[in-house]
Amino acid sequence: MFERFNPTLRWLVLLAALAAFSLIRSPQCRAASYYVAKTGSDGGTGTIGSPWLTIAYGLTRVGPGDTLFIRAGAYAESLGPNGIPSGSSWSAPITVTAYPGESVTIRPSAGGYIFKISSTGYLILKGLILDAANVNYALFLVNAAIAKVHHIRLQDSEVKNSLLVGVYVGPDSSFNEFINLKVHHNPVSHGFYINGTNNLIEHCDVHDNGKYGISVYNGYMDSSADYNVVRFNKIHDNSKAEAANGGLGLTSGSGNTAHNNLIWGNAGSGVLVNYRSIGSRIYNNTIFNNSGGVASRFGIYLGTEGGSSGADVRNNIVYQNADGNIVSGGQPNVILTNNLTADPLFVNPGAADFRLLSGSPAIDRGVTLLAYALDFEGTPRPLGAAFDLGAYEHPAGAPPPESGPSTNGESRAPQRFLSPGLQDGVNDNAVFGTGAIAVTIFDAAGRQVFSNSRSAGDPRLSWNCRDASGRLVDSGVYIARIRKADNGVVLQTFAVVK
Ligand SMILES: [Ca+2]
Repeated sequence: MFERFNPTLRWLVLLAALAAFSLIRSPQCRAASYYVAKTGSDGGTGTIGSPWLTIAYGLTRVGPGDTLFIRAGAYAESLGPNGIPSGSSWSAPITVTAYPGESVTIRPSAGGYIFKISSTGYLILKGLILDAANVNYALFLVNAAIAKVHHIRLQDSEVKNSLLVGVYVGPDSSFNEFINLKVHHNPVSHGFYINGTNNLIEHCDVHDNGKYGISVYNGYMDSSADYNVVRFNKIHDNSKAEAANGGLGLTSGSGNTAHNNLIWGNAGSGVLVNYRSIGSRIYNNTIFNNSGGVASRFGIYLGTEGGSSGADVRNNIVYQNADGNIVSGGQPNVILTNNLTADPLFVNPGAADFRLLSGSPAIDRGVTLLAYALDFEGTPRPLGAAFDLGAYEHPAGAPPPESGPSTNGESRAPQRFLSPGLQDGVNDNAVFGTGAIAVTIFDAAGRQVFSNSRSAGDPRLSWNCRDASGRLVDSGVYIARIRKADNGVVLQTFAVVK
């Protein structure tokens, strides 16, 4: 087809392609670093040798792809909503981070919040101590009238001492991520209060908050808090100020999911599923000794208020909760199987070690839930014959690792190190053995990045280090869960260097 174009048209097509390419590339290419320090000046240039003084000023000077490093110290600033910039995608976000190895505390002396963010997206806040001792909220995400707040990622940070809520996600604020946080000692209200949809809370330690550790609830009758995911968290010793709350509330939304969490020692209930909760999914959690307070101290409570229905509760350990382990108030259309309420033989529950001892009745008693196959520690399930119950998969019965080059009947790939960026034909792909019938790849944080399976007659399975959308993955460690023709499972670890 190209040869039929006249020369002028061909040049125009080429120029258009170049222009499109430069537009796509420009945000990533910028990727500048700027600095804020207590010794700085907002009249400076923002370099490491001439840092700015305030985070607020720094935020007005960065664009997509840029990183604003905050040097050590305590900053008495209340930030936003004006002057908080947006990135353009997760590939070109704006990153605000503590300088590596330095401790940065943001503690305003007054105001409503530490960060109030509206009409902003693709912003990463990282490595910060958000001390809200003098304000109502550490992080407050709420939509402006027209634009919406979305894709805010708070990670590797601490949130404490809020006068109301630690992390508040307003109605219709969506696709925000809260990763590896300590959210604690917010004494009056919730640690997290999630009013929006499609938000993620993972690898957080949520404890000693006044009401729920995590409350998924939208009180606005014209909208809901849907499809939020709460996974791999510790949620304990919450509901200090209002004993009828609990550890986790999944309420007023559809399809909210809690899986592979440890939930213990809260006053009130471990998990409360009620108040317009539709089809909540509760899988592979360990819910133990939620016994503080004076009443409503259930492991999991399935209520009927607001038309709640359809909770799906499987593969959980729910043990020694004061007023009952799994209690239904009559919620219709529930799925309630493969949960253990007898002694699961924890390693040391008094020290919050909820791994399983050999001989635990939780081992290999679960149903297969492939979409939720990583345990609390990131171990792909199943080890042994089947999924275990609770948040930890016990190594008993794990198949012995295969080693050496893959030959007929073996399943693993001979490659250990993958260097796809070079595209030199050497170690660009992991090529699995003829014994592999399905392969799922996880990153080190436990996120599934790739999955494929084959039927008889297909060539060998391989992985070209790309995710489901075809992008090369970042450098790092990846784990393959390989299913064999006999339905056994082996694991293999790859180091990817781009
Ligand atoms: Ca197992």
